[in-house]
Order: sequence, then structure tokens, then C-alpha cells
Amino acid sequence: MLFKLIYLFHTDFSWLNVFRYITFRTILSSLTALMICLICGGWVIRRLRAMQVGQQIREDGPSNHRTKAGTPTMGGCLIVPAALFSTLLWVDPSNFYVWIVVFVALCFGLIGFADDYLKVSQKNSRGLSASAKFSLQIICATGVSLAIYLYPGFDTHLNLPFFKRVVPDLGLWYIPFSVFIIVGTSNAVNLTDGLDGLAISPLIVAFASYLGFSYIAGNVKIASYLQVPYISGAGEIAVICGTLVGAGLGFLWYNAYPAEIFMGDVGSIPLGAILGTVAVATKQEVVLVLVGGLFVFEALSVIFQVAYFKLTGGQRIFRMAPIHHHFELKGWPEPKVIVRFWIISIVLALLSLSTLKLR
Ligand code: 57M
Repeated sequence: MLFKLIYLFHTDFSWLNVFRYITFRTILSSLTALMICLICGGWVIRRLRAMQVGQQIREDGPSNHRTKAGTPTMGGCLIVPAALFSTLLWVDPSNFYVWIVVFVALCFGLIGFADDYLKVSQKNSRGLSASAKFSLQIICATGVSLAIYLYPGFDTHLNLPFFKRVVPDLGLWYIPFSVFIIVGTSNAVNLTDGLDGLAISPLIVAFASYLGFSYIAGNVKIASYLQVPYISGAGEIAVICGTLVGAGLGFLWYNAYPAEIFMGDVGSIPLGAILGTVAVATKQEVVLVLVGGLFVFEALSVIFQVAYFKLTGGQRIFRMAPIHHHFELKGWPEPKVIVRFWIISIVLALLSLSTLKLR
């Protein structure tokens, strides 16, 4: 919004033209969200403690987690509003993708909030039933996928990394495909958020990667040079990704080990859904497997563990799933698991950016 207001005076003050540039607004939106989270973080933690919004710890988890009981949770109530405020301050409000991301943040944020609220109010770690949570996610993701599919000019061809000339057209199947991407990413991030800073840092890395992808997709010259789909208006998604990088860094300041606050489902569920939506909107859906590779590993570790447990009548592949608990039970200190997983997510993100040149 501010962008439009400031730009009204660019004929009087030519230097205001700088606000037209997506790079400049991306930096501003990132710094705005970062400052909001840094400045408000301490106050939010104190308020959550005063309201006794503390984490319930499951008895069957790793023993070292018991000391975390009562840690303020629902930190997503800081991240998501900070990101939304900063986004609406610096983006072009006439952009379609902006309102798609705002819709996703609000819908999935409400699902996560309801889940956390039930856990905190009932003082247990159950929350919403898995079927209710999953059904609500499917409904929201279907609305978003339909809106993107029906948006004039949206292309249903699949953009495959490394294989530029292979562009299968999914047609109507694009809708369930994008629902799968959005809901799958949301739940994979949710599962990953099980150690201090373990989810937010790979999210920062992923949104930084998609900041690059969306800037390229929205620039017809660079998109043509790199032979990636040009998507008119995708540049504003870079501003949104910048906001999420800034908000993520501000939250990490408090979520770093030993965490003073957890993001809660009200953070992990919408942030994962936004990442999936950004991947669909920029037509970089398949490369998300690389960019969000850590989230994929974590989700697959649970899938394989549960399937093997059922197939063998009680045997396990890992000491505990998701896989970060496996390494904890192997004796790795929590900070070592976290930082090594961060290293993996950064390497995967660098590999994903290499797909832009390697075709
Ligand atoms: C999301 N939530 C954390 C925190 C965070 C099917 C099964 C795999 C489901 C899975 C599950 O319950 N997942 C829920 C993971 C929880 O974190 C809260 O949840 C929010 C994210 N959604 O923001 O509010 C705990 O994680 C720890 N934590 C930190 N630092 C952070 O910054 O230390 C979180 C954030 C917090 C805190 O202890 O309480 C979680 O782990 O529940 N279940 C599991 O992940 C369980 N695994 C399991 O049961 N494995 C089985 C089968 C089912 C695969 C097996 O291996 O045989 C583990 N989690 C727990 N206990 N809590 C192990 C048992």
C-alpha cells in the first residue's frame, strides 16, 4: 500500500522512482518484518508466559525434551502478522498472487491456531483431530489451487528441473497436483518443527531461494535467457519471500537453541502452506523437492517408519521418527542435530539454484 502512496509523488521527487524497483521493496519488506519480530518478540514471549500459553510435552518423546515443558508456543502469532503487515506495506496491492498468499496465510494460520488453542486450553498435545486438520487443509488448498488454475494466462504445463524440453501438460490434473504440493509442504514443515530452530532456518533458506526464482520468473529477459516460464506479476512474490525471510530471521533470534519460544502449529502450518503456494505460483513446483529437501526427508522418515511398523507388527527403521529424533536418541546433542540439518538444507538450496543453469 505504502508503495502506491509514495509513488503518487514521484513526479515531484524523482528519487521516489526507486520504490518502483522490486529489489528495493524486497529489501525494505524484509527489514520491516525483521525489525517487527525483533522489537515485538520479547513482549510476545512475556505475554504468552503471562497467559500460560506453554508447550505441552508428550511423555513418549526424547527425555531431554521434558525440560522444554511450558516453553511459550504459538510464536506463529508473531511471525505471520509481522509478515502480512510488512507485505501489505511494500507490495503492489493490485497483484493477484499477493492476495493468494494472504488467503493461504489466513486460512492455514486459523487451522494452526485452532490446533494450538485446543492443545493449550485442554493442556494436552492432541489438539485438532488429524482428520479434521487434514480436511480443512484440503478444502483451503483446493480453493487456492482453483483460483490459480482459473487465473487468466496460468499455464498448466509442469516445469521439470534439468529437463527443459520435457513439459508435460497436466490440464485439470494441475488442481489436485497443486493441492498435494500445498498440503504436503504444510505438513512436512509441521513435522520438522521438533527441535529449536530446526524448521525456521530451512524455511528462511527456502524462501530466499524462491525469492530468486520469483524475481527471475517475473523478469521477461532473465526468464527467457534461463529458459524458465515467464510469469507476469511474479516479481511481487519476491517481495513476499523477502518478508518471510526477514520475519523468519527475527523469530530465529528467539527460537535459536535454547528456544525462548516455539512457533506452534499457528506458525508451521501456514508457513509450509505459503512455501508450497509460492512454488506453485512461480511454476517451480518440482524443484521444491530439492529446495525443501529437508522437509521431504523428515516427512518420508515418518511415512517409512509408520509403514514398516505396521508391516512388521511393531519393528522400527529409525529409533524414532521424524529423523531428527533418531539422531537425538543416537546421542547427538540437540544443537549438533540442528546445525547439521541446516547445512543439509543450504546445500540442497544451492543445488536447486543450479537447476536454473543446468538444463
Ligand atoms: C508436530 N511437534 C513437535 C511446537 C512446534 C505421526 C507422527 C510422526 C506425528 C508427530 C507429531 O506429533 N508431530 C507434531 C511436531 C512439538 O513441537 C510443537 O509443535 C509445533 C510444530 N507443529 O512449534 O509447538 C515438540 O517439538 C519440540 N520442539 C522443540 N523446539 C522447537 O522449536 O524442541 C518444537 C519446536 C515440542 C518440543 O518438544 O513439544 C513434536 O515433536 O511433537 N509425532 C512425533 O513427531 C513423535 N514421533 C513419533 O511418535 N514417532 C513414532 C511414529 C508415530 C512415527 C515412532 O517413531 O515410532 C515425536 N514427537 C513427540 N513425542 N512429541 C516423538 C514422540
